[in-house]
Amino acid sequence: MNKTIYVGMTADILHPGLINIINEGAKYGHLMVGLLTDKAIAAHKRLPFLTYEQRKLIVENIKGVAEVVPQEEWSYVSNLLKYKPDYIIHGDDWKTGPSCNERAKVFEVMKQLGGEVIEIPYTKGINSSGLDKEIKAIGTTPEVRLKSLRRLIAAKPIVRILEAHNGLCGLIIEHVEVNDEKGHKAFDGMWSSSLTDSTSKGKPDIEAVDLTTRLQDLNNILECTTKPIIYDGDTGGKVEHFVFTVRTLERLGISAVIIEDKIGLKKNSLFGTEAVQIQDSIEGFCAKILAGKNAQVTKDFMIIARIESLIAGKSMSDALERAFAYVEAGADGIMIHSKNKSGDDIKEFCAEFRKHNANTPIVVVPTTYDHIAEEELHSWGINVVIYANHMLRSAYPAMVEVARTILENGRAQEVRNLCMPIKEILELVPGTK
Ligand code: SPV
Ligand code: MG
Repeated sequence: MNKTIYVGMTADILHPGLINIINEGAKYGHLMVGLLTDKAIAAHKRLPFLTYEQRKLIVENIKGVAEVVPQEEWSYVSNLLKYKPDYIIHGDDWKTGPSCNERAKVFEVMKQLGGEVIEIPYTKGINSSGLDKEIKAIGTTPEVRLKSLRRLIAAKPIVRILEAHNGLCGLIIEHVEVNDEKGHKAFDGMWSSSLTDSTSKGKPDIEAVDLTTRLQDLNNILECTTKPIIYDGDTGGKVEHFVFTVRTLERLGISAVIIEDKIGLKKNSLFGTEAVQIQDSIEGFCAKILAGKNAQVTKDFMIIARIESLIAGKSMSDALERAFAYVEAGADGIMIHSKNKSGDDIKEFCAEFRKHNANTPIVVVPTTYDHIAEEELHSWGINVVIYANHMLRSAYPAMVEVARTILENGRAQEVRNLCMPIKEILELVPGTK
């Protein structure tokens, strides 16, 4: 009887090591490739450059591959139990390092199944993680970047976005990561905030900084990053203007624009009812959403409708009525905003919205209810969390402290420890040397 041999892979970047495993595996019989889905990968590393379908098409056509099945989890175990292969083949590099626990589990399962684990010498000098770094260095294209937000929303329990108002913020968001017992954590993308874009230019957040000006910083961010960007489109302006904004953003590879349902002179939402702000009519805002949807060229660009009812002191039912109407008008997602410190109103909104709508992504900006952690937001049915202003808010007090200390001392020695070392700043941006 033909024996089955299982091999798990991402296959985003094909390299001789993979071909070697396939060739070796095929010698044992029917080679089944467990191809990791975006979901399986997203919790552990960046999303693959290619979509699952694209990777599947490639792997299916490699000589020696008999069958491709989805591997929905990072661990091989559930697929081994499902398909009960006679063998599993893996490079011997998993004997040490982060994969050695997985190796132990695989040995146990294969023993239980009466199968065997085949380990082959790993192809020196080439592995997917090393190539991963290289692909980051290659960068991205507007099309790939644009699509990546929808893919992340589909693949991750919650998508984590941080504000960026210049290229340096972009670099931090692109590269900072934490590896702890809960696994690998990084930011998934960037928020181009009207508040911090305006503030960083010394202007008020009242739509006074126009699109062209904001695009200058955005362009710097695009140049040094690969992650998706969500653009804060304020009110979207006049319908006749919004259609151009959509096209411009889409052409640059921005993934989404969020527009808020206000008209007239916009003031920042965190003023709540302290500032006079007028909410648009449902019909008026739906017309703007629809015009934007009709203007976009790709099917991937997202227009997310931001509901200001709770900010404006209106009722939950007003917020919900608007949410359903905006989705009906074509909105690809809902952002529900609040300046309530408890987060209870957001939780209630999500519960009610999800009773009637299971899939439309919900976006939140937990600036005032910042004690609620991502896991809990996810449990409420939220898909995207935006940390909307924290890069600017953290930089400002640090800069003021340095300025004041120099004045007090008449020299800069006392701020030395408040500053990054010269060596570090010279090495921060590749190519400076
Ligand atoms: C922004 O970051 O500009 C926002 C979010 O619109 S908020 O400041 O909370 O209104
Ligand atoms: Mg804003």
